[in-house]
Amino acid sequence: MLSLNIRTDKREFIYRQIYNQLKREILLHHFLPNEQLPSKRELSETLNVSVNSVNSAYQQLLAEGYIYSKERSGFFVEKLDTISPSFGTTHTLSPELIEPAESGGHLISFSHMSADRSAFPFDNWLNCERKVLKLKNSDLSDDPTRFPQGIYSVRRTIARFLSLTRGVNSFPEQIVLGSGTQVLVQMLIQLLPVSSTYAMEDPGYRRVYQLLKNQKADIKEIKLDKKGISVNEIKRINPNIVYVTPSHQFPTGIVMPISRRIQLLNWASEAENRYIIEDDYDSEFKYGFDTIPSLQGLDSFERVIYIGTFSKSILPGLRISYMVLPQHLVKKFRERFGFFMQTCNGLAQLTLQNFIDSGEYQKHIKHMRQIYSERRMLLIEELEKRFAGSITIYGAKAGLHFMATFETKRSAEEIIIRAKKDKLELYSLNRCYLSQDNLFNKPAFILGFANLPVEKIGEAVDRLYRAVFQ
Ligand code: 76U
Repeated sequence: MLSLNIRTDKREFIYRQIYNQLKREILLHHFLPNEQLPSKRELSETLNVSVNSVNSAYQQLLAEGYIYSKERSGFFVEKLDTISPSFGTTHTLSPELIEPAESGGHLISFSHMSADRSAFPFDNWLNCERKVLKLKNSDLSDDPTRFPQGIYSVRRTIARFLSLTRGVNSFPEQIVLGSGTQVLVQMLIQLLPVSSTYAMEDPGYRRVYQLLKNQKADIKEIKLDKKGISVNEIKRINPNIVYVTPSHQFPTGIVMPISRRIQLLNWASEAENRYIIEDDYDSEFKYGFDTIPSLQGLDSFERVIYIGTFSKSILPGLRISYMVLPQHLVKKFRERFGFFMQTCNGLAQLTLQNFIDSGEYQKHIKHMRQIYSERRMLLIEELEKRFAGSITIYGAKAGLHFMATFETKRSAEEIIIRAKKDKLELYSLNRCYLSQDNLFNKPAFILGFANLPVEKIGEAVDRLYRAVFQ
């Protein structure tokens, strides 16, 4: 007689208990293949439960294929292969997969990877979102396969504001939205000539470098000089695609002057298969000088792919970035990625559109420019005072970080370990070197100030000093 342990005091439904126990018995091969199960009535009497409960359990087992039924004969156990021997053991996570708990212990941060959320106008953002929801915009419910490049009206807004603020020439048709620069680059490389040779600034944006490496792209590292990526080096190494951050070189902070921009564009126009990928990740933030128009705006040969993001100007967690493709690459995109569904959340796209169209975005940028500019100035003042002659600061008055080197015998790694102990989050330039022949023979750091409130600057600099010298 089949004996199951059914408890009426348990929160689990009776039928679930029957189902679970029978399933386990079947998987453990405690039944013979094709063995007949007790009839519903029989089992209900044995277990002292309703026929309905037994019926529901049998129906579920039937639906999942553990048992089969024969008309007027009853229910039989399906013949199943033996499942792996670990069945029935508890489900444990392999120790090397356990993710470290969020430290949260960094009371002070020099991270360059965030934006200041304390000054973000969340209420205004929420109002924009509310407006979008109230209008029950049809783009939210429409078939998302209709817009692989992103919602059209959102792209129209972005095209308009890029033209105004960055001198980027584009039709909405040329814009592709994506949930991050890496997502966009991953698509882009499939549109560019196969067997291309890529070149990147060194030090530079490793996350894209690694991506290209993973894709087995042929990739070369190019040194920088005072004006940014060296065009002489480009000519010597002879890549056909160059990835640059001209507006605020990452991480050194060099702003590429117009002379170098023209050289770079001329280089690109000299052969059919040459392209420049312009990563304009934080160009909204220039302090004391106007933003230099983009390379894309100067390009009349359709050689520049412009990439931008709202990660620095709004919040990194928004995950909305975009690229502006030359028209011949839009055609390719549609052939290649017409099937691909947009990766940016539709509600976030429409909220962003509203945020820009209502003027809130420009207001926010203006406000943040003031905050960041002051913070940057105070931080540099404090660093120069504290470190006297033993610090060199690099980078234009721009962005949300600058670079600093220190005269010390300590290595960058050592300094970071000490900083961590002192609850100071700090990133060295080592994360940005692509090749081994380093530009700086001293420890160099990326000092981000987006998450460093003015009142904590003094303490941050003290902790940094201790990590470097004491
Ligand atoms: C982004 C550069 C050079 C783009 C960046 C960043 O995906 O659009 C830096 C590090 O938010 P996304 O990427 C923006 N181009 O530096 C932003 N920086 C990264 C995220 F904070 C990390 O790993 O050192």
